[in-house]
Amino acid sequence: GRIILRQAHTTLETRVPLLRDKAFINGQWVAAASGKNFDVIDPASGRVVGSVPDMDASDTTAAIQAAADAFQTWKHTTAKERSEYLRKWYDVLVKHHNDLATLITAEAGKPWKEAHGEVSYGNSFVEWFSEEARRTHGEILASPTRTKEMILIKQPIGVVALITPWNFPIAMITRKAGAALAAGCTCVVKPAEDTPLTALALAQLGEEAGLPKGVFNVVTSNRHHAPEVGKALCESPLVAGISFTGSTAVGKLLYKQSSSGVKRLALELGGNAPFIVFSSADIDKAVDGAIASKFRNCGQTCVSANRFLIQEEIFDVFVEKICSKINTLKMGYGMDHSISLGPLINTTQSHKVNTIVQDAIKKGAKVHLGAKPASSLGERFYEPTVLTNINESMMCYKEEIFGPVAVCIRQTEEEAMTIANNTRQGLAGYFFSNDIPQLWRVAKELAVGMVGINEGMISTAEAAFGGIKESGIGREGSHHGIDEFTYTKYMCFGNL
Ligand code: TXE
Repeated sequence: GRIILRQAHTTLETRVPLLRDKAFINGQWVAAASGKNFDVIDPASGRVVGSVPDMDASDTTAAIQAAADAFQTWKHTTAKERSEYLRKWYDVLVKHHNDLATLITAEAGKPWKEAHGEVSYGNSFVEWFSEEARRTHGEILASPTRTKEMILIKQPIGVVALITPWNFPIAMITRKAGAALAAGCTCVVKPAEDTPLTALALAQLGEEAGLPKGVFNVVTSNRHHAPEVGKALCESPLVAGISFTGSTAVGKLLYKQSSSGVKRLALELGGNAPFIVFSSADIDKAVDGAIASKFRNCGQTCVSANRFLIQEEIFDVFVEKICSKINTLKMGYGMDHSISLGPLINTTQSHKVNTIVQDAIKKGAKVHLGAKPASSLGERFYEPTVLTNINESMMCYKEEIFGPVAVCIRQTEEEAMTIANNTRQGLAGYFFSNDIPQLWRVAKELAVGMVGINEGMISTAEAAFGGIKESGIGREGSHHGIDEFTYTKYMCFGNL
């Protein structure tokens, strides 16, 4: 590491490791063709952590070409060889666990404990896909005639573009790249402008692990260049597929841009998760699940509970308990190990959260906690907030909040399902209940891709992650994650 990160208001000094100031294309560390760089900011202190190339369409084209060239060799590697490459990458990532966690805290503001959790979670995809690589195979069909034999084989689709967000700087990349490389694809990663340093660290550790040149390329670009980089990736005839995690608006744009080439597309977009607590539930467990789901990463996760639907008999006690639990959470700078709430990623996000909260208050919401920026800590911090008296006209009812705001709605059992499914998103849903027939009924009825039943934390490499409706298409993790990057080829052998 080369710089010392000093966080204002604290005496903590942290050396930021694995810092790179170049992008990674074709196994080379390169500057932008324009020569321009942009700064990466620690959202807690507002200080500059590092500086990376501000690349545009011409650099992107070079990265696509490198990935296309590398594909000619990578596609011929055996599944076992790819598995071994991924395993080596995993081993190097594990060796640098602390460095990666520190880097995440530095550029994303994530509390230390959570940053460590993310490194384990992010690395687990590389390990998982190194194992699954060897279990990706086709089928021999039962032939209807004696003169023909028929088989299905799985082949890699080619070069894939991976466009990722800032809320999980490692995991959103490894969940895609692990699957893509296991399938035999090569990739061009466009990380979020807020967290490019972690992406470059992944490339550096991949290089150390001996990944062949051109299979994993990272193009960094600032916000104003993201549209042209995205367009170049979607429109290049050399790119076979796009996997994107981010906002619904950008997801829809990529869907359109890649349609003329009829590209393979996986979209993991925003959610509006209902979190239902029925009166039979264990309320303390439900409150713990609610805290984990809502306040992890300060509410900046796509599977975060967005609306708490609490059955009327237990509404007041739930609100009281969640408020007292929130009061035990400490907010501040991530390197302080006692912190569990960090800043929001940037001022755009902290303004968005405040706009949603103020809109609710104007339309009659009652404030139990927070509802204002935590300005004494810095402009990106927002106080954990609890609101009740919610109605359908409020932004917080319809939109993904992406902040530490618990919106609590009083409901009867009959109303719960209607309210839960009354949204254009359908990523995750949660409910707490001890009524056995209700468990199965509600789990089936929720119009979402993932359900947590008496559980607030559901993501794991073994499971298929993804949504329905405007929350996206495709699945990540599990063996389904690899299917996004392969096509099934049917071969018919005749004249036998
Ligand atoms: O997302 P963007 P933002 C939601 C969440 C959040 C909102 C806005 O509600 O408040 O989106 O966040 C790249 N072509 N989620 O503005 O813009 C961008 O550079 C190609 C949910 O950060 O979608 C970054 O790499 N790429 C979500 C990535 O898209 C473009 C996680 C995500 O940024 C582009 C993040 C373009 N035209 C936000 N414009 C989740 N599903 O977890 C931007 N990008």
